[in-house]
Amino acid sequence: MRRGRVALALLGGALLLGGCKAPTFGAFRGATTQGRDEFKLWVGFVIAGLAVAAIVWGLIFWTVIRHRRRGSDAIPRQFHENVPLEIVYTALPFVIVLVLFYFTVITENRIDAVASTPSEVVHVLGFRWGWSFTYDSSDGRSQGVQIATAAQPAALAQPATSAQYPQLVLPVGETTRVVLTSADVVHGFYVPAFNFSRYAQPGVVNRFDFTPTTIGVFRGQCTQYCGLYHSEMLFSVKVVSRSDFTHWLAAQQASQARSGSGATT
Ligand SMILES: [Cu+2]
Repeated sequence: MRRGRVALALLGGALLLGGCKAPTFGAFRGATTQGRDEFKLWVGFVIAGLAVAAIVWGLIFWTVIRHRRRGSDAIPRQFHENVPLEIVYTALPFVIVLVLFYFTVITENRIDAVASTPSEVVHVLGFRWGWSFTYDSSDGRSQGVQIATAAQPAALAQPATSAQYPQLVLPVGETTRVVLTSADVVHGFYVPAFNFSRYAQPGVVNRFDFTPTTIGVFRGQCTQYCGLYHSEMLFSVKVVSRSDFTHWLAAQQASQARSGSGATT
């Protein structure tokens, strides 16, 4: 008992001292405010699951050891029911499910909430086999910037962050609205580091917000099998500072004004 408590205290202390080294249980910490909310929900679910597992495994091992056969063949005390125990093990899972459901609804509402005035608006179009990102012009006059890939991928099996694939550029600390749809079949718009995935469906427009918290380049991919080059439907998301973003957007606008159409990367 004592040794167990010491081990638990050591584990807790290690987690506290480790600070950001706390386990992620296989998920990303989330590079957006929405992704962080999702991560917190995930950790809550895993801890709840581990607590239930500890009780179940503890009771199994306790029963196996405490009531193991010891010499005599005497049949132990027999009983059929234990009403208080049955009420507890019926009510407790129900309460656990209610609590998990409550936090899921709260978190999903926060993730799905869209800002009334996002800083930027990007139209994301999934198509066989690529993505295009079209930025609304903020002043309402100039032409929106479009980033797209060729429909036939040139380079197979490159990393998602390779220049062969289109890149969605977002300003850090600001909310960008993504307006997502598909030109042909169902695709999945998935950014693992954001803990976020959503269908790109033909005829349906999905709107959601990203508020990136971390500067960096993150990989993205299609998660719905959509045909021959599904595995080539890669892209990356680059999160930059506001000034870098403004410069990038202006450069894109200038080069597209020169070529007279959307740039193809
Ligand atoms: Cu696809």
